[in-house]
Amino acid sequence: MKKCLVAVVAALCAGGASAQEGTLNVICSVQAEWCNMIQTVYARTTGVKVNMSLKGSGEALAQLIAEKANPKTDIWFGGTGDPHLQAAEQDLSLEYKSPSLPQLHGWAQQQAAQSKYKTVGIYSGPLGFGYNPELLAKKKLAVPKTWADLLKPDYKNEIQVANPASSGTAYTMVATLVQLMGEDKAFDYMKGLHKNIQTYTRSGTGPIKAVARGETSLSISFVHDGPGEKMQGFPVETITPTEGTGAEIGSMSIIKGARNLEAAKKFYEWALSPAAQEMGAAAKQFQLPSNKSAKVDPRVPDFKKIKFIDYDYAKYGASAERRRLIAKWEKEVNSLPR
Ligand code: S7P
Repeated sequence: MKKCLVAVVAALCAGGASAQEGTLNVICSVQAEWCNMIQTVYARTTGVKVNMSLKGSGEALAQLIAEKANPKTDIWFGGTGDPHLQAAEQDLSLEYKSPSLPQLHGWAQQQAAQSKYKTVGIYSGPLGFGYNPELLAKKKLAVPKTWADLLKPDYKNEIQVANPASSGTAYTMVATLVQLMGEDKAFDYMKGLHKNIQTYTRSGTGPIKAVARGETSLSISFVHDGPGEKMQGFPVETITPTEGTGAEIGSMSIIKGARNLEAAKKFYEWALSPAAQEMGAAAKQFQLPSNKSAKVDPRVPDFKKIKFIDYDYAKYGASAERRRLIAKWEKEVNSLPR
């Protein structure tokens, strides 16, 4: 981490970061190592004091709703795209059309356009399964290759996934299944899956960490969260289901009523630059960066090898649809005995 930090600070300084001062209040919804790196590097290269609060996407949205009358946050960095779209719809975020937009991949620009420029894509990552090969071998269980495989009775109590009411990752799973199977079949599927669930965690990154640490054999997770655990020496692998899967568009939004608006805009521009986006991999996080010129680490999942559904981000990012699907999941799935 120290070595990476020195390299990243040097690269950013060489890029001509100008001296500026002030304070910036950031909610950061990627994992701690990346958030901490951003906080340190941005403060060192600009002189801005960065107050950083780490929250998963679902929790971040809840905080912004609670703060609406008196916002304490200037910018929300990272987290699944759906809650950013809901923040836009609920007038919690500010319209800002970055001059850097043409440098971004189409999916990131589309995220901006469909929110009327109140959010923007900063990375993307596919949903799939995490597994602990040692634990599976010990229990003589096969690696699941399909969504259908996860329903096998062999996997009873072996799977962790987050709760969609608190986690953007788990909501991405619900929306993916609904789009892949149709709503009725997807809910039947989730009722079947429920029988095999060991725990519904609060945060979306919890399940793959539990897999890595041998607390459970399988997780439904973003597959870009696997290599970072593996680099720490844990036995964890990932796979994407052959029927098809969804992907998140990790996003960034400036908060309406931000007390440090100019500082927020400068940070936003910095966060869209290739050098800043390459910090994700330096912090052992392997989402695909949205800036087309950012270097792509070889551990980033190869999107060309994954079968994706045509995810309707506008429909499933709408507050009413999210509320409806989560309420239905609570009533029809989570209330069932296991
Ligand atoms: O690696 C971080 C990541 O998987 O976590 C983000 C997000 O905070 C997950 O939030 P939930 O706890 O609400 O699921 C993802 O955007 C990101 O890729």
